Amino acid sequence: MNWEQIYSHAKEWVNDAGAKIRLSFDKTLNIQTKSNANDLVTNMDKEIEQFFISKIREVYPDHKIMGEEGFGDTLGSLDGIVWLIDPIDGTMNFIHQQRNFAISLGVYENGVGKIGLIYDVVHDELYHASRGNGAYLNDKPLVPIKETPVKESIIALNATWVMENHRIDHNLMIPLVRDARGTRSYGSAALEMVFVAAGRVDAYLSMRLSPWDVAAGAVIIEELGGIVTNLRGEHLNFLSQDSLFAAKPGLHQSILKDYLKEGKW
Ligand code: 2AM
Ligand code: CA
Repeated sequence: MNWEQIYSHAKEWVNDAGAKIRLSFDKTLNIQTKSNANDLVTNMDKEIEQFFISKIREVYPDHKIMGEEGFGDTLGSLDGIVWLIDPIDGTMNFIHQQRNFAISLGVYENGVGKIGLIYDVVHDELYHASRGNGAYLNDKPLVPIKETPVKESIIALNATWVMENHRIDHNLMIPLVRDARGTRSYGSAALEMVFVAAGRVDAYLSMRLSPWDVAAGAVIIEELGGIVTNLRGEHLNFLSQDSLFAAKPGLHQSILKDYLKEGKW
């Protein structure tokens, strides 16, 4: 398999897709809801996913595709080469802010992440990695992730997990929020993961994400020595929804041991 060629195509298509999204800012968006009133999708989410699918099908007809908007394949396994695509991660931000969203593209082989690209379209910043070949922000290499204690860490998490919710006992999150130096919430899992990769935040926690939200970020973070699991500390399967806990090495172990151990995740 020519991974260099796949990497190069992925970068080219992500750049082209970003250009299409930038052009869309001057046009009227068609906004619809999905599972609930706050679960939004636009014509651009669908168009960009279809753009990737048409390119992949043309050049790599034997590859499989898992895309958020459902234009790809229905997969029961990650056998073979699978592209995991979130055409716009942070759709609510895309609609309300025209920033703080990203394109997320992961390429996996038999369930192992080989290539990850996360494109911050508005800032023209492409975070990318291919397994074993380093991670980059545009052309600049990202440095390996350093360790940080909880009391000096900035933790990305959504405020909804610290108020009463039906997924976890929110009281379990309070000590972590109290002990950390600070918390942040950006509204795009892909961006929050590359912020861990770039050392801008030290950990990112979410109670429920889909494979396309995290597939690319996991490749980039792991390439830099960071740890990506669910909140129970288990490997992700990239086939079903799960919680997410991405963090610096050391910090990942101490948060799991000291804060998450009693959790019902
Ligand atoms: P999206 O914009 O592609 O839907 C917001 O905190 C983050 O969680 C975004 O990355 C968003 O991705 C994701 N997200 C929002 N609702 C979700 C849901 N119901 N299931 C999984 N991920 C979701
Ligand atoms: Ca999306």
